[in-house]
Amino acid sequence: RHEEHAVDLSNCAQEPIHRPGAIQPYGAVLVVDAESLQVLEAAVTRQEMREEFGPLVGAHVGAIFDGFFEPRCGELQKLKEGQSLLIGSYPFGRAGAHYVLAHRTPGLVLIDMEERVPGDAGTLEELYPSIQACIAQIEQTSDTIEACAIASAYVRQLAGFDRTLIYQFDSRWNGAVVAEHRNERLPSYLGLRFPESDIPAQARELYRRNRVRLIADSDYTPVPFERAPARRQLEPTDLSQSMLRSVSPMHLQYMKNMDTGASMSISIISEGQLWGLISCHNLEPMRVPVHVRTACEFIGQILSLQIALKERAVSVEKRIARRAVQVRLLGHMAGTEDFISALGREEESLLGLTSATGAAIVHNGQCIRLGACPSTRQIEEIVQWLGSRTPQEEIFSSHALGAEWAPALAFADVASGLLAISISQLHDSFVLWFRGEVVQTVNWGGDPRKGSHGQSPSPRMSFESWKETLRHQSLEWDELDRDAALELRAAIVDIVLRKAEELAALNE
Ligand code: BLA
Repeated sequence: RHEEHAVDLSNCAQEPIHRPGAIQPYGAVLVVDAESLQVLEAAVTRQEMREEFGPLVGAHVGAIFDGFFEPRCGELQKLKEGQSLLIGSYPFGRAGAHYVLAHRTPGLVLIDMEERVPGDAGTLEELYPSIQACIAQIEQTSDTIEACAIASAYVRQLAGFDRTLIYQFDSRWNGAVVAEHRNERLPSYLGLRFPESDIPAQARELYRRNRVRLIADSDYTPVPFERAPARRQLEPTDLSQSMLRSVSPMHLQYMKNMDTGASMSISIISEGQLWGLISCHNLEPMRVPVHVRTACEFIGQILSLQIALKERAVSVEKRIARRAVQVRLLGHMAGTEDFISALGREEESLLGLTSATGAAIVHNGQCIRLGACPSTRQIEEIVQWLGSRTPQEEIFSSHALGAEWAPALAFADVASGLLAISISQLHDSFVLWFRGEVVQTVNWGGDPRKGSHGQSPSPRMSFESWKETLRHQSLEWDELDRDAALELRAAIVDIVLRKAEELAALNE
């Protein structure tokens, strides 16, 4: 038995995928010093390129390839960090025509030279009617999932993949396929859920910054960089911006296990966060011409905007409704001496504030229960447990209380979810909200508990659907729920303080 590698699902996210030290074999990448414009590194797929044009590393970029870059050197030098420059197409002799694009990164200019694909002579303009039709349809729907379905259909039609699907992340970065368009060559993944580790954190961060990637052939041999002597001790260069960046071997294995020869994915960003991906698969390897990628990226951006708009509208609506409830609650509380009892008379408002199914107020040895709640004794136990937690926090929330504190399993039916605010440091005083259990069946695309054949860290072998029944969980509390609870807490603390001050003033 050979020794086990130290790689596992938890350090998968440590692989520096933006610095692979190699490229995918459909072109060349030059790493150029941003000031001197000297070529520091070169990865070249086609040897004919070197043979015909001579050495690249060490030369001034204006001097290589028969002076192709010479007229653009001024522009290359003026590029600002993050900017890109389209240089155009060049017939590299026997190596064939390449499409050339430069990106400015800290201290460097990366030059992507991508072999041209048959059919890539088209223009974005030709694709415009399709893009236009797609936008018009997306605009007409107010339903996010329908917008996703429309976008996946157009991207598939534009780029010609066997399957395109929309993959949406949840709050823990697991994800589910919410829309799909395909032919019969690849199976359907619609409705399946995949675990967080399938797209690890560093990949998600890269995809947030860089919206498109193409893996033209899952079975390729990477082409390494030749480096100038001064750079040989440095870590590999950051290729985040390069379309030719070589891909994680882990993910290439995943693609093979998934029976896909090529994949492209486009980021869906909402409010600066990675919301999901348009993920495209082809049974066989395939290239996607630049103008087609651009069109797909554009559709991705339109979809992103539409999703962001919809999510914001929903959250604004919810905030306004919550605000009205809050005003009502505070009105009742402020008008009375015994504001705790006042709160206890406002069942509908108090539950509505956080969309809870039950609530309890524990204060000065009193316990007021509203809606569906655990028993008074069980609530006392909850409060004791909350009071014993360190550090003491103003707010606690869990949608699977039983997993954190086993005694809670006894009343999971009414309180799998708990949201609590402490309203006094001195005694164990809390407002608690409960949510009942919601049993869910999750259709995983393969068993999430194992990578593949047992403990190994490699991507799973099987994408057979695997059902899991989630017990003892409620719907999740979101940011709006927590904000509403914290605002109520601030108001209560404020009232308590004011009353204490009034009392002090009377005593003077
Ligand atoms: C990357 N994983 C990805 C990507 C996708 C997925 C879409 C982006 C690259 C691409 O477009 O192909 C996963 N693809 C999916 C999922 C669906 C899909 C879930 O279509 C659902 C339908 N992956 C693993 C394990 C590891 C791993 C165990 O399963 C690590 C131990 C890693 N996945 C991994 C890495 C990348 C990745 C490192 C980044 C690849 C790169 O950009 O270099």
